[in-house]
Amino acid sequence: MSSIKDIISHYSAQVDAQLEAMLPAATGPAEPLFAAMRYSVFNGGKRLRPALCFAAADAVAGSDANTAKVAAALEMIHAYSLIHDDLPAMDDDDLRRGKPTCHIQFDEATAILAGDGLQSLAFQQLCELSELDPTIVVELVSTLSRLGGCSGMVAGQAIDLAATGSVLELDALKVMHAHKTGALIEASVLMGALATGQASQEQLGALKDFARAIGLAFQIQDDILDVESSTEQLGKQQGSDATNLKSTYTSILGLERARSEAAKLFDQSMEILENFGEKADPLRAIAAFIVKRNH
Ligand code: GRG
Repeated sequence: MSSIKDIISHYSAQVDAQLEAMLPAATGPAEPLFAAMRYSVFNGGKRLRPALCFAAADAVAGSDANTAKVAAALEMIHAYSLIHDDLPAMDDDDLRRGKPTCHIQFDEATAILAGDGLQSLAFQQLCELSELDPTIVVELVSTLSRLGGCSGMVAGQAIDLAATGSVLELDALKVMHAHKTGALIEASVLMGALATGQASQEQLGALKDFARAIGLAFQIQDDILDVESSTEQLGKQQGSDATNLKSTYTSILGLERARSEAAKLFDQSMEILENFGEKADPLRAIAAFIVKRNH
């Protein structure tokens, strides 16, 4: 396992098998709901959060079948957030991953329900981790509710909606992204480590700092791509931040300073991982991918 492509496909194969097993078959009276949940989970996401979850587990003690279940829960929360983010009441987007968004492919009510269904299935999955010590299960549920909910990602979305149309200062932009994008990235890294049952407080502290650095770098790169890439490359509308009057790292700092800020955060994230040795190589490779990706 060496190139980032190999690392991500190795982890994706495991999380995809788990998602396939967990998601209800698209049959029966709730068929449109199940079809919409499957559509949104299996329509070409990069599986970055699952990869971070696996790589954090590998950096601590090694990933296993429980890691795949935790990673699947994280990807379901991510998929739900994208479905709801694309709705007319939020960003009103027609295109996601190069395909019609969930509410365009199905309808708005089904898309709302698909997001709801994915969110609760994620927590059900965690509660059913019967091979883990119950205190670890509670820690996993608590971490995902805190960082995925109204202290994390959901608050970030609310801050973003409230700020649309107004110009944000850099510090306010950082707070918004630390919640909206960074919190679930932090959850992915922490939950991978927690699920091993072997992470020390020192390791968890370092992994949290690592996740915060790459979470911000991820968002800066996202803003750069929104300016530099094509709609085809992105699989979503290019330039949508400017169209939606959103403050971004590139609108505040300009392209060059945004690039150097992402590079600085990457360097910081590498320093933080110094004590982990070569077991953290997949985590290092994913961090490098985050700041160099072109989609
Ligand atoms: C609606 C509760 C709620 C939250 C939405 C994550 C989010 C909050 C909105 C997504 C909007 C957006 C485009 C944010 C920028 C960063 C981001 C999360 C991009 C999508 O993540 P990728 O690139 O997606 O990992 P793929 O498609 O690869 O899974």
